[in-house]
Amino acid sequence: MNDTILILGACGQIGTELTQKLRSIYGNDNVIASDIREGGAEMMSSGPFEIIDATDKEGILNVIQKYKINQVYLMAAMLSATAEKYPLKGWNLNMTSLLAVLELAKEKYIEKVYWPSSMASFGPTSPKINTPQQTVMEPSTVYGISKVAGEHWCNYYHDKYGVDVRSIRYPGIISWKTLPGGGTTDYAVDIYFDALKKGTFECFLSENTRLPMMYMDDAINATIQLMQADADKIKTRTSYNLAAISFTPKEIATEIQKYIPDFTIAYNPDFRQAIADSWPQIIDDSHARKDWGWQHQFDLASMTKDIITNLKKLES
Ligand code: AKB
Repeated sequence: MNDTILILGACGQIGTELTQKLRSIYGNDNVIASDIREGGAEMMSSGPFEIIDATDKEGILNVIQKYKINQVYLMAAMLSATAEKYPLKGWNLNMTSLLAVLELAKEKYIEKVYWPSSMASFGPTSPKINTPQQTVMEPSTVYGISKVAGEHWCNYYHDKYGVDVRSIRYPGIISWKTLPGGGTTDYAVDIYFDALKKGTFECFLSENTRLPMMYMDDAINATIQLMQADADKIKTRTSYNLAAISFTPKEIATEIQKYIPDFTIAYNPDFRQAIADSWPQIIDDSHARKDWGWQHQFDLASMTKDIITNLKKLES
């Protein structure tokens, strides 16, 4: 059977680029984008689009049946910083959407599910350096609680009902095409825009806060590679650790100064500092590398070069 894919939350930071990449692989008409509201011009013109609330199981099912969907990527989520402000809303969106999609897979309406977890599923008691695939997981944020619970639901639906659900624990994802919203790692995107526009950036994390990060291109490739891997290679049905780069605000600022020598950064930590302090600094992703051949391409230097080159092109 040819794959027909539904993306829930297609207009978010990862969903936007994932949609374009999947359309280029599977064909525009075979990738149905959806979100709670319409997306930008490219999203709306490059293939089918449906308005769907990701917590509405019946609404999802209608679209699955309309297009004969066999794979769902559930990208809708409330991220760490926003979920701390709206804990029950965050829990409801993150959990209800996942359980709706897992139930649809259990009921055999779809064959394969992708659901993103996050490094936020680790907490202050997890090892911070080379955080292993399996270790203590006691998250201190609502977002993290929803992610660790979601991971166990994925594993449960796989073991009990044979649902083919696959997942990655994303680090902070850095992009220049679509802005993130409501995350603790968002500073590492905003810094590039402010560096070019204003020549200065006020960072809501302190200068030596090291966090695992990844360029969008690597995150998209990993996601699709995991979904295309043979099922017998997927040994982890909670969620795979994934890593590429780890850096501090000071280190990314120094890298940007190679292109914008007058760029300055000031540090004004807010409530997001405590969230960042509860997360790993460097993640061990050897299971993903061994099981399905994950390899990252971008380091801090090559990512910075690519982002600044592209943003300068947009400006001119
Ligand atoms: C966030 O900062 O909340 C997200 C994440 C690490 O999952 N980018």
